[in-house]
Amino acid sequence: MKTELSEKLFQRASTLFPGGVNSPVRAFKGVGGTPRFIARGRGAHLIDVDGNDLVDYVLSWGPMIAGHCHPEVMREVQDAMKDGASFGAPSPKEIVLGELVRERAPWIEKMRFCSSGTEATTAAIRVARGFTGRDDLVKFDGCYHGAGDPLLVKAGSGVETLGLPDSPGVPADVARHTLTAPYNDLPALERLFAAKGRDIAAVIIEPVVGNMGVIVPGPGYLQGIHDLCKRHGALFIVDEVMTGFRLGAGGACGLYGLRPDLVTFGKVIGGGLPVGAFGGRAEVMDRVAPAGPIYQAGTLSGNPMAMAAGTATLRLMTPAAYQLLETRAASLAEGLAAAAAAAEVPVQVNRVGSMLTVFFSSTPVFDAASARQASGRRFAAFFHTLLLNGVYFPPSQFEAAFLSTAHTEADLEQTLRAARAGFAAAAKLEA
Ligand code: KE4
Repeated sequence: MKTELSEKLFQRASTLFPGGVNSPVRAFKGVGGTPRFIARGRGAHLIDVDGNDLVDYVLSWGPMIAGHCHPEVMREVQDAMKDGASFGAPSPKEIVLGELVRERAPWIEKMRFCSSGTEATTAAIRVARGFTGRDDLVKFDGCYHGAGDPLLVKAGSGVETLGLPDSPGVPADVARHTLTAPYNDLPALERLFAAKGRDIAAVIIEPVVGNMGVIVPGPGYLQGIHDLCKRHGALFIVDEVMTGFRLGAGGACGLYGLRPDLVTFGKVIGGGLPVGAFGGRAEVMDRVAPAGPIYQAGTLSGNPMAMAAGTATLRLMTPAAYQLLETRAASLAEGLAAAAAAAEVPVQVNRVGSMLTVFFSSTPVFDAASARQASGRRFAAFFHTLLLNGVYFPPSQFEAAFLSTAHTEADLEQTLRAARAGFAAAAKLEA
């Protein structure tokens, strides 16, 4: 596989950007080697600058659920562009997307668009603190909610991949208000509330974790958190940046019957253009400026082109589309587990809907500690063997692989052929 141009571009990029990238997870630090520079995407495929054709399971870390360059998304964005990229004034397009969101997730009584998942989660936390008058926040070890100061405490995703315990630059005075508990451990959260309940403004969670790799909530766990929040006067924030509109029209809240106080969105809601959103109970959201005193703002919030991309993408996600994703992802997960068993490599394949992770672990993975037991060396060998065979998995054991409606049976067959070689390569390494 030729990689000369990617290597040259990475050298140039490294003179411009820290680590040669504009977001750490792209740097291949978790697997080694040179990140591929992408020339274009088409459907479920990426073509890199050296002309290598790759079946894409990163999908821009989730947004491209309908595949790259879907004709209907392209048409809507191009039409929007013809009317103007941004006005800094209300436009009908934000109402159209907002009504689509509320139609799919009626528990979002009011919302605010912004331009990233990080903006959405940091805003939701500020709203919860302003609404309750309390300062403490609870997050879960290994969950990632974006790169906002209050959230870079025991975070997952790139922070976990780089083995950064937290992040320098977050003032101790800020970090001390972020309390953490293990995921899937309700008694640990009960103890936290017993000790600090009066100070806790909110609990924020990835309902299905994607940023430790995929970790599935235990039965009743999420509802148990909401009940604890209600009992102690804290708000329940469900971070659906990754799961929203991916796990179904109603996301994880729809799947698990959750009715949180606030929800955050990103990724799919923008169809590949920069969109984040936070919303929920009107009583809470009406405290956001200019309706109320809690301030949040953004120059490009509700950007017409981004609204057009998000609207076109959500419209493509019909019940039949979600059923196709479920069928294809289930088939892929079963095939991966079978291929690993045939190679006598112990793995855990964790999947919910169209997001999955192959953990190189002989024991179940249900929280950050068990995820960290997985073999990064074996994952790296698996990742690079897939890449050499034209299959692009996320370059970290602590990330989720995603499917799109553009992934074909032929793509899955190619993926499983590559996976058989990948597990054979992993089998040669000590766990
Ligand atoms: P952004 O600010 O990257 O749009 O969203 C932050 C965020 C918030 N909440 C959840 C559950 C998320 O998964 C994310 C972002 N996810 C990572 C991938 N695991 C984005 C990729 C990156 O950091 O480049």
